Amino acid sequence: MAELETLSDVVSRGNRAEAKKITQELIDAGMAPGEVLDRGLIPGMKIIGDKFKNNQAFVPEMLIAARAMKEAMIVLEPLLLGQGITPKYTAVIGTVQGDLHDIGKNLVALMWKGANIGVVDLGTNVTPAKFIEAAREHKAHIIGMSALLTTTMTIMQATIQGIRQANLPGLKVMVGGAPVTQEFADRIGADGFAADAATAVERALALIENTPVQV
Ligand code: B1M
Repeated sequence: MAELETLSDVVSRGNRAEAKKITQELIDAGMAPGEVLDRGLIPGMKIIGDKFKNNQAFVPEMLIAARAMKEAMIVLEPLLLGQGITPKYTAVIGTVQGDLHDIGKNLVALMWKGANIGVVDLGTNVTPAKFIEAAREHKAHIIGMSALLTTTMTIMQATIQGIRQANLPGLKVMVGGAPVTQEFADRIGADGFAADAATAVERALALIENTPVQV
């Protein structure tokens, strides 16, 4: 659809006003919020990422594209969220230490909230100790870690080792982010992996519901 391509284009160029306007127009025209996200906004971030890789764009351009995506998410967020029922489970989520990318992590947090999972979002650059402390404090059922850099993926392993030593029985760990794979997740001892935010909901619920947490 032409409008979705236009949306990807304006996001990649960092045009916040147009990104928000077209998102609203697509919703008003009856398009599902998930479709606007998956086929309009996320491809826009891929365009700017590919340009960066080819030295056709630089960090400031990536930053303004990210702001345009966030602006458009103002329209989608309430539509993707649930109807305010008390959450049955609690998740702690964050982007790992050394990593400042938060768009994918925010999407996973949003989809989890939409699936009635209470989310404690620790933000970006989260140390292993902070993940563990928050999981204990909030009696979390699951920790979600996001990493976008090949250099920060390795922090996930250190965090998992810390979690396993912290005696938090039943606590599940899910990892994700563009460079993360199922094979990597298995290698570092994560309980689950999801390639996208929608799958992260299914996987998290399956993990949590199969093993009740003991706190
Ligand atoms: Co950066 N960056 N960046 N960047 N950036 C990438 C990741 C990069 C691939 C670009 C490229 O080279 N093509 C590259 C990494 C290369 C590598 O490691 N191999 C890169 C680089 C190099 C860098 C810097 C080092 C650049 C520099 O300074 N020289 C620097 C690092 C800063 C740091 O973190 N310490 C940097 C900085 C930035 C900005 C700050 C400018 C900005 C981030 C703004 C922000 O997030 N607030 C930025 C951006 C925007 C990108 C790209 C263009 C877009 C990322 C994004 O938001 N994607 C990115 C290129 C790309 O990805 N194609 C790039 C959209 C988002 C919806 O997808 O995050 O993958 P994603 O999330 C998906 C799934 O992965 C999954 O679900 C989400 C939705 O489907 N998922 C999970 C994510 N987390 C999950 C957790 C789960 C489950 C699923 O369970 C818990």
